[in-house]
Amino acid sequence: MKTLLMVKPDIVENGLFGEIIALVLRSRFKITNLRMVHLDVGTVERFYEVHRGQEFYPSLVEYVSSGPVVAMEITGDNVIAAIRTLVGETDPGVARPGTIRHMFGISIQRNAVHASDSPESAKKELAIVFGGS
Ligand code: 3AN
Repeated sequence: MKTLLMVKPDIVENGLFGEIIALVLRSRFKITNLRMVHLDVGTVERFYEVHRGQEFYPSLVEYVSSGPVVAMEITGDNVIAAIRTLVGETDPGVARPGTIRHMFGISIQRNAVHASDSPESAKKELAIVFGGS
C-alpha cells in the first residue's frame, strides 16, 4: 500500500522539511519516491479538486502553488491511516502533541503537510505529483 505525504511550501522555504522527512525515516515505513517540485496553479487545482467551491479553495490553491513542495511516496502495510495519525488533525490548534501538525503547523490552512486520506486519493495524488517520472 502507498500514500502521498507532501510538505507544503512554507515549510520547504524555512528548511524544516528535513525534520519531517526524518520523522518518516524513523517510522516502520519506506520512502519509495521523493521529489521537490513547484506545482503550477492548474496542477494544484486538480490536486484539490474535491474542495473546489469551498470558501478556502482559492487561497489554498494560491498557497500550495506559491513555491516548491517536497512530496514523498511512502510504502507499507496500513500506511494511509498510519501517516494520517502521524500528521494529526487538520487544525494544528487541536492536533495532538507529537503529530507533525502540532509541531510544524501554523493555522488550519498553513498546516505543514498534506497526507492522502484513502487508497483512491493516494492513487490520484501520487499520479499528479510523480506522474510518469
Ligand atoms: P486534511 O488535509 O486534514 O485531509 P482537508 O482535506 O479537509 O484536510 O483539507 C485540505 C486542506 O485544505 C487542508 N490541509 C488545509 O490546508 C485546507 N483547509 C481545510 N479546511 C480549511 C479551512 N476551514 N480554512 C482554510 N483552509 C482549510
